[in-house]
Amino acid sequence: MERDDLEEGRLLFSKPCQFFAAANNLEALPEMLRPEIAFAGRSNVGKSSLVNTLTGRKMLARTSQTPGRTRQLIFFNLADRIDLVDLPGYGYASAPKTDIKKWTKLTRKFLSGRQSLRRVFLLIDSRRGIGTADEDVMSLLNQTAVSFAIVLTKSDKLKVPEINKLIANTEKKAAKQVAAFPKIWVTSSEKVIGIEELRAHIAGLALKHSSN
Ligand SMILES: Nc1nc2c(ncn2[C@@H]2O[C@H](COP(=O)(O)OP(=O)(O)OP(=O)(O)O)[C@@H](O)[C@H]2O)c(=O)[nH]1
Ligand SMILES: [Mg+2]
Repeated sequence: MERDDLEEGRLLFSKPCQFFAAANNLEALPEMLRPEIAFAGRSNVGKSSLVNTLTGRKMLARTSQTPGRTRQLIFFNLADRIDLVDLPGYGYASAPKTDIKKWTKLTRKFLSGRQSLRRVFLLIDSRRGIGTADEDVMSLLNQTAVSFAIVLTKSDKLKVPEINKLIANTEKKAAKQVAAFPKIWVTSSEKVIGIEELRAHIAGLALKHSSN
């Protein structure tokens, strides 16, 4: 990654980032004002933590020890350039069934029918790898031609050889997905690993689609 790109990322994420909308039904979704990127993945995979670490604001997105904490689609405006969307997680078994269905339905609708959505970051827990629920989401994104990138989270929990094996495995699986971005991002919100690179990548997305 170029130094200029890293600098762009650092600059973008040093600017104000503000919460501006929360939606738990389609009608409550905000207007499509700016390009958007969304953070998707299983409950507890670390979506809200990643949003916090990227923006350097510990309490921006709520995180929890309890899976199923983020119950709405949460929108943050980053520097009037790009919106970050923290999604509710999927695959959390002990949440009330109707709740799960509702979140999943809304999240799926959002993921498949949002024109301003430029990229989905699909978060995968380094300790678990890609599971069947993740594969379902990938199929949905393939079908609707929403470009997505795989982000491995909690990499601090693995040793280097284990991570390398996981990357190789994940790359192999991603190669079969037509809408998948080829690069796999390896991150840890806790140890701040891979965050600068991800910021740079997001800055590139904001730049590409900005009108000025
Ligand atoms: N070790 C480690 N733990 C992490 C990391 N990122 C998140 N966690 C922990 O994982 C748990 C869940 O994190 P969240 O960010 O709330 O996960 P989420 O994907 O937003 O969860 P839902 O909103 O329930 O879908 C919390 O206890 C975090 O502290 C990481 O990089 N390393
Ligand atoms: Mg969350």
